[in-house]
Amino acid sequence: MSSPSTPAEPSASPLIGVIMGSDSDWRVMQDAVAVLDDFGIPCEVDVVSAHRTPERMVEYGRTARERGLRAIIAGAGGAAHLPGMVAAVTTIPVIGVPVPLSHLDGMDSLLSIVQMPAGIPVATVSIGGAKNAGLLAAAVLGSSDAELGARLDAYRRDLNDQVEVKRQALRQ
Ligand code: RP5
Repeated sequence: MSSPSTPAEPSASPLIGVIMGSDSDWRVMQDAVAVLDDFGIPCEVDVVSAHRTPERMVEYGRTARERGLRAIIAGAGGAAHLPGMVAAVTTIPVIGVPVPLSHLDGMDSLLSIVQMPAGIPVATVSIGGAKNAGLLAAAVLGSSDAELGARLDAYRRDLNDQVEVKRQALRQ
């Protein structure tokens, strides 16, 4: 299987859980792990399917807090119920990533994830927006970690600087 084996060995104390409904989602979800790696945030990566492995999905969500996770990034495509189902069994923040599949370009995934009934929130990023999911998870941690918060601020300044460089290049 094209498993998410690219990341380093799972940390002894992951702070962020990155899960996906299928190994086929890894092509998208690897962007979240790349961001977390860049910020030095330990994460664990797993395939957890809401419909193929429902018991394990419930176990994953129910034990997330006691295992030390501070947020979960959950990506799925199609009838993408994984983020909402995980959010139903934990109160740590869940960030949903709509994974685009070939048929409906991810609109099905987006609507499945974003339209949660009141009471069980899922913070939904854009279709294929795993990079922003990683940044949002970093922001969750950064809200109570001044050093990480400063690095997120520096990241934003760098984005600003990159635009300035491009503006200058346009004028030449
Ligand atoms: C969803 O079904 C997964 O998240 C994936 O996006 C989609 C297709 O899964 P595979 O058939 O590729 O395993 O549950």
